[in-house]
Amino acid sequence: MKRYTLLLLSVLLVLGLLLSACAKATPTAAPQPEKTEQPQATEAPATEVQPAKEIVFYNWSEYIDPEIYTLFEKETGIKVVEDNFSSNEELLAKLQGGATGYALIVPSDYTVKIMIDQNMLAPLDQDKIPNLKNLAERFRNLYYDPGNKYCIPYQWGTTGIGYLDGQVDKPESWSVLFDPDPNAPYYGRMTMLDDAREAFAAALIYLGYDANTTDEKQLEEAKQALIRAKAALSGYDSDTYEDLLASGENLMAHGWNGDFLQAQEENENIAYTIPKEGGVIWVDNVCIPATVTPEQKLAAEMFLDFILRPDIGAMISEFNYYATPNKAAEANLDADFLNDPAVYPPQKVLDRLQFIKPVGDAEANYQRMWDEVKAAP
Ligand code: N2P
Repeated sequence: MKRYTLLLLSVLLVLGLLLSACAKATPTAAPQPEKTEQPQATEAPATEVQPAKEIVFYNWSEYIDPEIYTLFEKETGIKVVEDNFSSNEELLAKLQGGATGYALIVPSDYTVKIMIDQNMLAPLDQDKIPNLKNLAERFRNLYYDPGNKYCIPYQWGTTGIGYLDGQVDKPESWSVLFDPDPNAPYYGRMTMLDDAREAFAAALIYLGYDANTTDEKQLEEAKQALIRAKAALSGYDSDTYEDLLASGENLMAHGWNGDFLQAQEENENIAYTIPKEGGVIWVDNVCIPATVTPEQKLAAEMFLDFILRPDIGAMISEFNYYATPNKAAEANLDADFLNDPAVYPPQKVLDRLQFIKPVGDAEANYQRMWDEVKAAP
């Protein structure tokens, strides 16, 4: 009996020693001065996050003046590297496929909504972005991100038709694409955006339907219209179509207003119009993917604050010819730009524009039918 008690005591002793050794081995982040009377810190003191030295900006092509990166790096020491995508669907698929490393992305309105709903975005620390105050009031409570919790509106614009004035008549209707005249000079010298939702929106608007319909019969009709257009196209293109107009290789293109206005620098005969049936209006936004590290997030927020400055906001529009949601930047922009109806459409045109919206499960139908259009002879 006595022996058992002794054994039990020694077991307890060994256990006790082991436990106290473990407690001492618990790491504390900062070395503590050797003062035994001081209570042991149970948590590491919060070390301040330092911004990442380099971040990757996943953006549409030709959407930002590269000089802005130089200025930002001079001021902060942070290097911004750019990578490009051509459609919201490409951006979404890339991130859903597990791509990490992007600190900033530029989804359009409806894609912001999809990304927020799928927890793909990191909420902004607005204290780090004091220049948010420069944003025009009407861009602060958009349906897809009320209060700018996740994103900063970057630029906004419209989708219509660009053409070479003098070589083709002004396209009054989307019929130039969807019921093309084989004898017209532009036949075979046109492009459409390589973008499922934009392409369907154009066809649906031409047919007089809602750009976000989920009615399969209407979608089927739009698909047939897109297949008719295909015969008259030289290709689908979202990145170089404006250059192909500027060079005279093509005569007409479905595309975004600012891209055509940018290309006017090379060819002043480029014109832009929204056909009588209407077109698409959109707001692009800069957001931070949920997968960022705290260091990348801080650097990204510093960049967001930088581009919200009035002078930088103006540089963005001067480069890409898109309208700015940055109210304070307007003071630095030419009156000619601010009064250009191709950039800031008058109310009667705005009334004919539709936003692309998330369509839930019907998204898959759009995608399938777009694949069928692409596969059609
Ligand atoms: C810039 C493309 C504009 C983005 N080249 C359209 N959402």
